[in-house]
Amino acid sequence: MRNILNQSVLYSYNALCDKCSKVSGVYRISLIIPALNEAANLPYLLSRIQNIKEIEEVILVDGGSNDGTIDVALRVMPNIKIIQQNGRGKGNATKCGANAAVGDYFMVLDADGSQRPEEIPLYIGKIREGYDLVKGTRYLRKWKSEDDSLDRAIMNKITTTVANILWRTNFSDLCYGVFIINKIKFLELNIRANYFELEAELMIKAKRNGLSIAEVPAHEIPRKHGKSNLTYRRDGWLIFKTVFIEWFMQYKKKH
Ligand SMILES: Nc1nc2c(ncn2[C@@H]2O[C@H](COP(=O)(O)OP(=O)(O)O)[C@@H](O)[C@H]2O)c(=O)[nH]1
Ligand SMILES: [Mg+2]
Repeated sequence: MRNILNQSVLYSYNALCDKCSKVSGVYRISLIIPALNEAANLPYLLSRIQNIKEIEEVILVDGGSNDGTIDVALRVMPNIKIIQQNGRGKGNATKCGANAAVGDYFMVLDADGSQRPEEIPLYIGKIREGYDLVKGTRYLRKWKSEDDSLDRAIMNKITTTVANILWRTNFSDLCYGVFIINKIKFLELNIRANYFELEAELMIKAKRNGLSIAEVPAHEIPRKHGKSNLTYRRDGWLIFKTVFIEWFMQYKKKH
């Protein structure tokens, strides 16, 4: 009972803050960085995060790294907030970060250096225009990914196309990991995903719940060190499962 009460008080408080920031036009943004053994990449990434007045805090969500990720993060950015995720997977890390975030909005950026902090103002600009969710896309206009192998690019294309057909949507890059979203609206979506299928579930639920969504072009570069944690066996399957489950749930609702 106490937990329920606390949660509802927290929601009303957050809703109030949301209204205040909409009126004043000033948004507080939490930058969430999920990291699993990214010690070699963090200096490159963290040193390039500029002082942007809206960025209230930078949160590193650690997935149990054993390569000194936390020590490196604290050395490069002494005021960074560190939290440990309570489960496994990047999706779980993102949800843990969202729960801990104090901002009205939170933005997710990978720790591996493949996503450019210089693009953050582009996302914030769209939030200032009034969007609830701004998602990066690698396949809009002239931008492309230099981090995707050919097979991954093909998998992304197929997934996005199948999702758009089944969901009757028009997304250009379903699985890209950089986005910024209103924190309360994100929590209300009750995302189930725990791995790399989070973005797919997020996009369709946001659309169905009437969130205003903008896409901005993103230029993905190769990760600096180490290897991707994404696997076709687990994540390819989870992403496809998410696309079909979300289609089926909508189909059942209508029939
Ligand atoms: N905390 C946490 N971070 C993760 C986990 N899996 C991946 N990440 C981080 O999520 C980001 C994207 O993962 P990455 O392996 O580069 O996937 P890719 O970009 O799809 O190839 C990186 O910063 C990873 O360190 C996890 O299980 N827990
Ligand atoms: Mg990566």
